[in-house]
Amino acid sequence: MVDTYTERAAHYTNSVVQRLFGIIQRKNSNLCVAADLTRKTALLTLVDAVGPYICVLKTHIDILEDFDQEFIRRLQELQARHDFLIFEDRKFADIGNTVKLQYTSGIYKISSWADITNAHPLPGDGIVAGLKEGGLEKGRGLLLLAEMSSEGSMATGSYTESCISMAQRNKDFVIGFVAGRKVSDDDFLVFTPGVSLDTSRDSFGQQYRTPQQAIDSGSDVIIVGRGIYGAEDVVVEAKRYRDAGWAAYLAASLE
Ligand code: S5P
Repeated sequence: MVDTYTERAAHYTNSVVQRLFGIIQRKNSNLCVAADLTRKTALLTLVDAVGPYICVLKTHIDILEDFDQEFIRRLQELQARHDFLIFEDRKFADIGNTVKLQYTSGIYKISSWADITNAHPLPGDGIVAGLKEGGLEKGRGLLLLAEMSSEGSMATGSYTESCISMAQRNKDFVIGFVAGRKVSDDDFLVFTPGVSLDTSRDSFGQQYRTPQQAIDSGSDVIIVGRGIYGAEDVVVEAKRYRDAGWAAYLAASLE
């Protein structure tokens, strides 16, 4: 039997995690949509359609061809209307000073609107220190990439173990991992990409498992991209993935 989201919430102090567990319970959803679209109108239309069924919206802000600050304002309106967290999948990977600037400055000013972002542990603890300076006071949270879903990923074995240690040393800001399974016994969240109900891989080595397989492996939030935004009816698919993820969670919490 796995702990329920409500039981888990009691173990965390980070405000982002508290907000996330609240949303998951209110919406009966552990679904994060990866909205990998390149035009802001299409992206906002998608978010408005799937918003009721998701707990987290994941963005790749640097793939937008027509980004402007107005886009952020409209995204925040949709966030208020539909009640979800925003996760900018920036995958920071540089020294602390540089990532702090990339996080807080430039065109995107990620730390001003993204509740969650993520980083590779590759550079060492300085990357967390730099991002923490940009995000902790704003109430943000960080996920570390402990594993990757792509074939041939080098984030395995001792690399993954070092990533877990890094998270343990930075529990005030690191809220969990991007990983395919529960990689640590500690109270860290696990966000799992590479989830599809219909496909097992793409032509670039992406590897998919079902929502049930991800949840049974210890995932807390399933990330679905093309399975939803690539569908003819995104609402039908968002509901289908929301229901599959929630049914798998309910079954796991009763086992
Ligand atoms: O290991 C990873 C980590 C991430 S965050 N593998 C991934 O696929 N991702 C992201 O999840 C990726 O950048 C994309 O936005 C999403 C998966 O999209 P899909 O279309 O393959 O479901």
